[in-house]
Amino acid sequence: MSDAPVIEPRQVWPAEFAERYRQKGYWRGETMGGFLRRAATEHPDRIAVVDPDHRWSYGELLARAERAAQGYLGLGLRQGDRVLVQIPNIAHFFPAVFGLFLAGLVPVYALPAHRQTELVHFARRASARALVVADRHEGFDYRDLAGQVQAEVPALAHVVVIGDPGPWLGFDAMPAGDLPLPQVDPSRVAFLQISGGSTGLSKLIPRTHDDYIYSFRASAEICGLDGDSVYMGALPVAHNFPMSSPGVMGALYAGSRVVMCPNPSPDTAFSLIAREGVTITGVVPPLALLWMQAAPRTKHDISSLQVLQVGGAKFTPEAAARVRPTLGCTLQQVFGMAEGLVNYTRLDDAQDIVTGTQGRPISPDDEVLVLDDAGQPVPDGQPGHLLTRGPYTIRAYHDEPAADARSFTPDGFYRTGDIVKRLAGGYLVVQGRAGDHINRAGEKISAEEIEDHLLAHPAVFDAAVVSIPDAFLGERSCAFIIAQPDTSPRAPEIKAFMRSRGLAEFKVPDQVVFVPEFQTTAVGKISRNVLRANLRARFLKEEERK
Ligand code: AMP
Ligand code: DBH
Repeated sequence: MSDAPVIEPRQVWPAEFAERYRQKGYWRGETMGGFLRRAATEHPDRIAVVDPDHRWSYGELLARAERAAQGYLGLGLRQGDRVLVQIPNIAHFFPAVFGLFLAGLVPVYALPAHRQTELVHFARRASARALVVADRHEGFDYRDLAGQVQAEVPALAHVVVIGDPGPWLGFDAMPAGDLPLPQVDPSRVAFLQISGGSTGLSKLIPRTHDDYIYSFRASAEICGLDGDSVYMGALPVAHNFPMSSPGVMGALYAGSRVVMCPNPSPDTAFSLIAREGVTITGVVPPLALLWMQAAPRTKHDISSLQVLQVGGAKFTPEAAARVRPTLGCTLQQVFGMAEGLVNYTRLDDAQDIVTGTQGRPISPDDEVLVLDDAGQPVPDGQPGHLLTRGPYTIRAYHDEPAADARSFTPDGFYRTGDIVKRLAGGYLVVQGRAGDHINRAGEKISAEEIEDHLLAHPAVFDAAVVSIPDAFLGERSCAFIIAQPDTSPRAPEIKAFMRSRGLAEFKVPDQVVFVPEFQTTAVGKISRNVLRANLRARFLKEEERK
């Protein structure tokens, strides 16, 4: 495994596209480290980042990031090296990550929910040389996890820990060198983001400085962020939505204040909204439901909140209509993907657009196609497959030639896998997914990845994982299992087995149903997609009868 060739992340648009995106002023040659430098020069004393224990100005944030950059170089990491980061919503997220940018290093963003199996996969795929984690968060010890990951991936030469380092190197104890920080090319890959993984394991998404900065600069404008705005990171900010739509990066770009919320429970979130005067934040639909339920009884004054963004999964029009009456703020629907394209309802859109659509694209140069199964455009108002290309949508994944061949057309459109309707004005309504993944409260789960783990259980003969509509989660996961002859596994045992596989908790099936057979048709061989669809349909029919 360690002999595998190291593949440098790259992302290339055809020259005529790159030229157009520059000429139109989308790509301005700024870098992630560069924009923080500019902000720290323009308003050094303004507060940039707050968490329950820290409050740093832009000047202080830059100084901390520069020290971290020196530290990384002092460890022997060199420009272009990949560094896996797993940091929850704490202020230190920013010096850790901007330190990497300033040193020309390439963060690979794992989510706090990821466990050994996922981290090992990311580290190998990215050929990462170091891992940066926080000590503990919300009752989980990330130092132990780091040890398990490093044991499997010895190429991870360094483990750096924010907080109490335990057996590892402390973030503040990195050797401070005085190497010159490198020049960073804005057209190069800045970081690797994680895809939801529609088939198999999550893929790595290479985003350049130029394209990503465009996406969050334009998003910050659409959301009206400025020096008076206070953006709260409620979802884990390593995720693309709270990172860039406009997220913490858009907020810092606009000179706003970022508040890091350690967990999005109504009590924690509302108390921070009240304390910091938060004006805008983003959540997934189930959290929006919880917040709307809790708001009438809260003791916290959340009247500073002007905009609640909801995205990551479909928000029903009925729930959308309740946002203003319960929370007293404007709803903004956000439909995006880490691969690029992001859609917003605009803050001055009519109420029926805001409640009934998932918004329209950021850029006039976002090209959107809605096609039938045969690849022909459908008329507006008809559902079809969403394909897109544009100034911040990738043309390829990192080192995934087979997935690229499936996911991109020869002329560079990304096949999102989403089924949408386009309305007048370019607004999109998400109808569902073409593929087999489960969107569980905004967390995307690949059926195939879960089935592979289930098949590793000795009592499992075959398994099919499907999404089932769920009033709270939007979708939940259900595993249909055919047991091996002469075995009788039980659901709790299967779930415990899945937990033992070192997977993120959200991937453990919500429901396990044993069936004697999958009732494939007499024709014999049947695609997994059709099989899953049949199982889902039969299950829902039986539920209805109950
Ligand atoms: P990912 O590839 O993990 O970044 O997830 C992106 C996917 O999440 C999209 O392709 C959609 O399937 C789904 N998604 C994101 N936002 C919304 C939304 N507002 N409504 C419905 N689906 C959404
Ligand atoms: O679900 C997503 O991935 C998502 C949702 C809203 C996203 O990446 C985004 C906005 O940027």
